[in-house]
Amino acid sequence: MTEPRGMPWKKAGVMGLGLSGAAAAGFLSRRGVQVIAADDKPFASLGDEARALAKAGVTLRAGPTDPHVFSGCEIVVASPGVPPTAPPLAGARAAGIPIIAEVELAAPWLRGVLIGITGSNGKSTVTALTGKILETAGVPIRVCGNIGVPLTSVMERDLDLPEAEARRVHYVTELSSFQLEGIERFSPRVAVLLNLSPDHQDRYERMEDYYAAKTRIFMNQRGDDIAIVNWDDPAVIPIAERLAARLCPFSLTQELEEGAVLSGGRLTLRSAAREETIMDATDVPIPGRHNLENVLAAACVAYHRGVPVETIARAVRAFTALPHRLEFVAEVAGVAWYNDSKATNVGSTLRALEAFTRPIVLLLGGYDKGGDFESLKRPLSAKGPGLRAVVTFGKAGDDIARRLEGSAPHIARSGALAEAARVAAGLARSGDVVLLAPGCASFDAYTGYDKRGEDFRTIVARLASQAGGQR
Ligand code: UMA
Ligand code: ADP
Repeated sequence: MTEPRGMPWKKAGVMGLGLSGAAAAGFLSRRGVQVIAADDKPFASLGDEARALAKAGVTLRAGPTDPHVFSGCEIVVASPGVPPTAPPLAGARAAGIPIIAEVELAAPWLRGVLIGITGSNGKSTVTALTGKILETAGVPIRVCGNIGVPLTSVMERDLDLPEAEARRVHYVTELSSFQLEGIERFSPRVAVLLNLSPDHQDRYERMEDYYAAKTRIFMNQRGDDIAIVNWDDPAVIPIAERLAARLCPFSLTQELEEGAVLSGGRLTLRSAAREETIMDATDVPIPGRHNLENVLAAACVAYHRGVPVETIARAVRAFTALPHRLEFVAEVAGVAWYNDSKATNVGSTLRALEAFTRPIVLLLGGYDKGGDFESLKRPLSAKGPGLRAVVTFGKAGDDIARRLEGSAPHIARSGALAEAARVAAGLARSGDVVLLAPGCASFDAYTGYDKRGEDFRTIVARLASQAGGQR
């Protein structure tokens, strides 16, 4: 983006000491800034990294933090998971201290090409796939951001690279609405908005606020930057029409003159000058129509970075789905079990339902972020014989069962995931699919969707050994 420059602050605050906060605090402190890092957790529960930061001179404020903890700081870097209403952030704001995201802290130090990917669903898949395509083309990449690697960490490692090498690096960065809330100058050369559907209703009072946060990905782009947008999403189009950057729309349903489309069963890139086929849609190895959208989006990014379509196709063919996204687990007594633990909102549950023609036993539940489960009623009913049953589980299970009443041939309420799986095994018939696409976060029982998905795999393996089934 811009040339690295000196650190403008003498004293900075960092709120939250997870991955982002630790990376930010470490970077600031190593550049000579005095850092106060606060976290709601008690000191004993903070990780080794926090302890190492304390040893290196970062002042830790662990445990319930007061609103004045950052007084005297010139800037506060907020971890994405900390809501703006948290007392230390509210206190800093009241004191007129600017609050930025960790990705904003990193941005001015990047010398390579910043690619930003956001949307309600598909971010990680498109981030990983874009990385894979660019890597196949021989481009040096850093896959980072919300996918699990703070941008600050990769940026800091690259500070030692010689200039020419540094300029070639592509930062393929997954961005959440939480991160985008805290950007000021962050400006991707290529920005992708995959889709918009309700999520994180526990953090945003109005969905407009969540959508507005996502839209900030484009706010600093200029006319020679690229904005890749989903032309099939009615919530995205009005946003796309107002952008300064060059538009590259993608669509599975429309024959666009320019952009990426599904045309005659082929994924195709079109520009004013030419049309190039990437591959047949049936050759895409990751299941579900939504993954065709993901491939189109990633292909657009790569194409605009000069990658030939043959290379794009080769990389897509070799791409394997990320774990916990419509992942096939096992076939037990003729029933196929799928783990889509990452379906943590209603929108992704819907897309998972669409991905199967075989009758489904759907597992729904967990920690409800305020999801609109009523909006699932019509699509569930519309599945007809394609829906065998719904089994609800976890903290939100009973509530979801009540809200879905009448929309499935059978709705069973259960306790924990293991019990729900046993109930599902009893309801499924040979030829069916049991699908964990819970539409909820996992925090009622797990530390993350990945742990829930791993537990699900173990549960299914146990069912398989009990049934003498084959994996
Ligand atoms: N904390 C407080 N007060 C609070 C909330 C949290 O002190 O009110 C503290 C916690 O005690 C903890 C720390 O903050 O020690 C955690 O910070 P964090 O929740 O921001 O998590 P990080 O470890 O920094 O991870 C974040 C992203 N997490 C969230 O946005 C919730 C990770 O995305 C991301 O991979 C990482 O930065 C690197 O960029 C995870 C995620 O769940 C995967 N993202 C959400 C999603 O995808 O739906 C947005
Ligand atoms: P994110 O990082 O945005 O959460 P992931 O790629 O991890 O996205 O996928 C999250 C969930 O959404 C999974 O259940 C996945 O099957 C589903 N999904 C993936 N791509 C899309 C898409 N383009 N539209 C809707 N759902 C999707």
